Amino acid sequence: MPFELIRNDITKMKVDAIVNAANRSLLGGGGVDGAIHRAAGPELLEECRTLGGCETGDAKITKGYRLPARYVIHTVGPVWHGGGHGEKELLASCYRRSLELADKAGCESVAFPMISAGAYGYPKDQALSVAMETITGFLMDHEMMVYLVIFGHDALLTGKKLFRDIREYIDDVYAEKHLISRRENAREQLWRQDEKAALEMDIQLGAAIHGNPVCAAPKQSIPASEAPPDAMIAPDWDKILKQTDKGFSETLLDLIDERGMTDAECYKKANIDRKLFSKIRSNPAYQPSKPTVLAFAVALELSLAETKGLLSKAGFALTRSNPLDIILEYCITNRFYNIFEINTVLFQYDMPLLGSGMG
Ligand code: AR6
Repeated sequence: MPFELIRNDITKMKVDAIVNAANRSLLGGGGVDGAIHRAAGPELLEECRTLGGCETGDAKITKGYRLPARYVIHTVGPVWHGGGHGEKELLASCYRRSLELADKAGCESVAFPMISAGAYGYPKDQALSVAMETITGFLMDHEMMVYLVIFGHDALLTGKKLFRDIREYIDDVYAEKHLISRRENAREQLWRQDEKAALEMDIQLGAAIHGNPVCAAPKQSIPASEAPPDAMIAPDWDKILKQTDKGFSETLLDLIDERGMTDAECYKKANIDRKLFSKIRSNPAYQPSKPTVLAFAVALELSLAETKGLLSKAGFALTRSNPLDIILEYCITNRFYNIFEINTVLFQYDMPLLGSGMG
């Protein structure tokens, strides 16, 4: 089952269990711990007193009392001491132990805060990577809906290379679009006055687009020679995508077979809910949303041309008019197919995320 990033207050989450970033005493504190105890009421503290504390990296479970969640899983994250003191392993253990307890209690949905990323000082982008890796690893062989709840407007990714590269790419695309539309407007005006001047304007602005380092053609983080060109499509794939009588559902199933993947491998890699996948599978006329098609394109590691082909089967196109499309274009062109990392970038841009149960 899928993994989702969500902006919310964790005490408001209607899930089977929420996770608390506690301290070793389990007797309450500030941050998310304080918020959970306030919302759950004093009975939570009473039960916590019976637990005898908790070791760093471990977790304990209680009832949720006045919270919408049935259970609270209390885990103790590591304090950040620079990263050389086993912090990563301990943090991963917090997520793993909490998920094991949730699974044992029969939970189908769990929400985590970013453990250790507040008072305990773990750098947010690194805390996010550990959370994502551990949760998605667990979901490979467990059916559960897991949310990572981001509080307020925490900037998650500013230090990450992928985010910086994509931001630069988006800036380039918009800068180029802006220059082109400026050229078109200016040219239109001049055209009416003087044809020759209009031609000169074209030449000057053309040089600006391609010569000015700020507005140069979009960069790719790997050399173009290493990125397989769209022309290198295996003949079978080309044929499949060109069969106009097949709809999205049939085309998708053909592509999964072509790739030699099982259905489960594909929908898990696409971060797609199993129930949604069966709906798509059993209905040849299924109309998916654009993020769902893109999730499958990423899971199947399609090229840009193939992605456009699959999108067209559902009546969509890849444009350069919004960050969702530009981010996907960047990732696919650079053969970057980790859907969870792509989603963190989309999340940062307030774009719809790929996959999950959204149809
Ligand atoms: N919902 C979701 N996330 C939240 C909420 C909320 N209501 N409130 C804060 N966060 P922290 P830690 C985020 O400091 O770093 C306590 O005193 C917050 O933005 O709560 O593990 C304990 O008793 C941050 O990203 O936990 C311990 O002594 C994340 O939750 C100590 O703090 C974790 O921040 C634990 O420190």
